[in-house]
Amino acid sequence: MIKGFELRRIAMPLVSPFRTSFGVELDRDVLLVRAVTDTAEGWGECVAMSAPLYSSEYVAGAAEVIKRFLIPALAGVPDADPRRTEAPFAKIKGHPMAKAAVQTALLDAWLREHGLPLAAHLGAERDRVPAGVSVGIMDSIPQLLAAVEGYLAEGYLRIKLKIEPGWDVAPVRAVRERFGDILLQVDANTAYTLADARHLAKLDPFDLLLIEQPLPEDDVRGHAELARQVRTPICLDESITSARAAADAIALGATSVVNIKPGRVGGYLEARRVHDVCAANGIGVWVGGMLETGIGRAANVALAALPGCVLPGDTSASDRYFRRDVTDPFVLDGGHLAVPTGPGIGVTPDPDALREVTTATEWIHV
Ligand code: SMG
Ligand code: MG
Repeated sequence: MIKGFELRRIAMPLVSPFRTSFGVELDRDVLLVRAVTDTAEGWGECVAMSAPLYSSEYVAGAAEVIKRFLIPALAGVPDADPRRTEAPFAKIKGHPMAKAAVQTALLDAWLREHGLPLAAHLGAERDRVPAGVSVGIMDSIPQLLAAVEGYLAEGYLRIKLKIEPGWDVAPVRAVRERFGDILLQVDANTAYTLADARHLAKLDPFDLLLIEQPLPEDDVRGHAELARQVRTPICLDESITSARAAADAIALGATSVVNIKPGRVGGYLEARRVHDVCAANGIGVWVGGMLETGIGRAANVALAALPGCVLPGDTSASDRYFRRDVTDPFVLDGGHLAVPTGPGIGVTPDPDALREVTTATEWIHV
């Protein structure tokens, strides 16, 4: 029986500002969800940012949707089996990040009750995953080169550069020339239009693994056209809102590799289906990131251990983001992160660390 949920807001300063084409994050305002059943507890992290700039969701809105619509929709649901959330949540349109946070908290509780690790439950085959790092837009190329040099020295196996018009070919060229044959990719977060195709083709000589989401979220056909005009493989992030959207984008030739984010598709059950639909079509996937704390990271690292994840993810170590994580920190070991082995997501927040960063808590009965 599900008793209720605690919604907890925490303020987590980032160790360095993270600038993208849509804004700059200085600290994370994170919503954590703790599910309480009569036999277990579980945690989920909402990946919505403070403002609706990556997608339409934002953290205060997600908290409101969870309180007013998602938790009430669970009345009468007999246990924490996360599959039971899918039908009631499907009636509520949109809000995948809010849904994912609640479903993951239940999934964690349910797996803990059964003594099952999330990685095993999802069908993971690896006990460690290669780590990439996403590097924000900087004020200057020397500053970018210093940041990339630091990450490579720490052992990161793949570098992703955030790009936007005015910060694309030059930084890519500089990183390629300075660091040679590293695994390198870029992410535009929808900052271009199809009219920029010829400009984006200037990235072709740099042998990038992929260019992530160059065009708007709803311009799937534009991505298919762009794919015909550039050699760099196109990877969709924002556009892939479900397994069905993934199947459509693949059928149109709009994506040749896919970034999976459970928050963007409504949870780990749907994320697993995105993985499966891509695998069935011979499309590789990798796990993205939303600057998560150790709670969200633990579950992402489990997902990244699935066999269809063919590239290093944006699953970086805790110290890339925070001075002190709320869980035991994820640390880089030879460029890899260990997949948690305990039941559920395999980590729990440290009560002291949590208390220090908590700005509000609220208990909601089902
Ligand atoms: O978690 O290391 C991370 C961030 C990875 O670049 C990253 N995420 O579009 O893929 C993306 C962005 C979205 C979040 S930007 C605040
Ligand atoms: Mg992205």
